[in-house]
Amino acid sequence: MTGNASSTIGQYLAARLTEIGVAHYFAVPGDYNLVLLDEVLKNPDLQMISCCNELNAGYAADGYARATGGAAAVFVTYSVGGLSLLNAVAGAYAEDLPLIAVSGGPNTNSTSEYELLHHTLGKVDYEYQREIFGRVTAEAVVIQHPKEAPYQIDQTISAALRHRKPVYLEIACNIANAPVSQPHPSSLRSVLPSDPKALDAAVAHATELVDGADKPVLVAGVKLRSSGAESAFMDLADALGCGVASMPNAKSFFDEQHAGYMGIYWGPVSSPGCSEIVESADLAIFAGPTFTDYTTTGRAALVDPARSIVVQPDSVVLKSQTYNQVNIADFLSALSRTIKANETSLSAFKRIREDTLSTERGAPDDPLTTRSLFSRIQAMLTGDSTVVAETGDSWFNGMRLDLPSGARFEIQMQYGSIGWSVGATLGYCLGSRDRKVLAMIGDGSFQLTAQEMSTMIRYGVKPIIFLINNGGYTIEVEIHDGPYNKIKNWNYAGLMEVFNAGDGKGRGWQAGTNGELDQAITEAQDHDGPALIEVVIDRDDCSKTLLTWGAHVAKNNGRPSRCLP
Ligand code: DPX
Ligand code: MG
Repeated sequence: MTGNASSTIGQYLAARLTEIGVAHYFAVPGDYNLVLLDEVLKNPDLQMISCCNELNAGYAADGYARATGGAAAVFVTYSVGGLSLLNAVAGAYAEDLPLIAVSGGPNTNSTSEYELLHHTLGKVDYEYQREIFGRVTAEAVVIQHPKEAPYQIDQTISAALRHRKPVYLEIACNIANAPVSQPHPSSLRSVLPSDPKALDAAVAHATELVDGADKPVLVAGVKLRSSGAESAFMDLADALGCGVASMPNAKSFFDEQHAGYMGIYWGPVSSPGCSEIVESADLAIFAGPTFTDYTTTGRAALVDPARSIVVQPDSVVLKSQTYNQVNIADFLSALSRTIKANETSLSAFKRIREDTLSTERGAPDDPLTTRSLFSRIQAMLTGDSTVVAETGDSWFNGMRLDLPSGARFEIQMQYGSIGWSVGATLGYCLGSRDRKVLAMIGDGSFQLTAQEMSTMIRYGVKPIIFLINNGGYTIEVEIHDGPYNKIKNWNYAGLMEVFNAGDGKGRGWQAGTNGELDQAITEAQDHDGPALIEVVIDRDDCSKTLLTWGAHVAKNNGRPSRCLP
């Protein structure tokens, strides 16, 4: 019995997706999800974006969630599709993005009829995909009966939004068009509320510590964005008036043009003057940080718990005292109303500050260097720019960009899966059509996911991609070199014609000198379609930050096993 059925499972899911702000979904078809896609296609408010493969579709959904600040959806077929998607979902988990992964599933009778199915492991066991996704999602469910579907769909979508993590929904292929009730009005969104007593106690204790400190500093962490606390952090920065740093994976989450901004804090490779101020502060308030080997430069950053307040999405640790069920935005807002201003750390920073910007543009006929390239990227930035920085030397050069107010910076620093940025750029452009997207992608990374350029051409998005051709995996060269760090050269600029195939509007340029790059940038900015500028850089040209960081990370990776005699 389904009562006054007027929807189907697929339509119900589609309606819920539009209600939470999803307007595009990324898909690769297969016989386990075809009927489901037919149902979803009936929703006029959702546009299907057909991708070349599931991994890229997942990366695109990741970029889409970053652009909209909301959820994203990807639809794949069972196992061959699902397991190809897995790496992107794991990345979204690491990066706190609510990605709704929807897979078609085996017919509801297959298990009881002991039916051996194609695309599977060759045994009658159809639980494995959900079990595998269980490790990289907040919730992983299989829908096998229409009666349960509305509840399961609502429950799973809410979990994604509440935890800011991916979820997995598998829909058996023979029930995707089965009738179900219509979606009832629901807000679906539910943030974890603060416990009022815990919040009051934490704020009172923190106020005492902040007011008692001589030179407090603030440090923005990556979880500020996923927990919707960026503006509460800004309020605290305004109220306290102290020096403010951002961690590398939180670049752009605090306005870099703010009077208190000092730069990026990641230990020995911090912006000039920044680590000196953070590490000499008698109280550092870290808001939503993740202290990994990368963000702390091989654990070389000096973060002393005895001199720190660490605020996480739903807990606060004040030196050695923990408060749970304290929402980060509630805590930061309340604190901004109770503390007194203290500009000491900012004044100290102003005394030791050096100019960080490289404006080294080079002569027109000089070969390109990373410095001359990034001084040009710097000049292109405006308040509506988003910079997408792929794993590689682009991270380190990107950190040095001075972002105008409003500019955003996207990096996958927790997961660091190369190739991410090609799909993520596609998804970001679709999620935020009015922003100017500049992507910086290394040659090695690009080779993993290059074919998604064709999807950018197909749907008419217009990023400018700087493809940095330095002949290999330079970041790995600096960590530990060997023959495996050289890659086969490609004609990257020429690929655009291949993907255009006569009817596309992609365009590629190759630049080896400063003059050629200037010309390419001018033309790319006027171009009505995706632009890819291949910049040819020497294999050994890399940022100083990467050299220092690489040495620290290599040392940390190579510390001897404690189990060996
Ligand atoms: C690897 C990395 O060319 O950038 O600036 O030359 O380093 P740079 P490229 O894109 O090369 C990237 C390369 C091979 N990391 O240096 S960072 C290991 C790795 C990874 N993700 C995946 N496979 C391997 N991070 C999916
Ligand atoms: Mg490279």
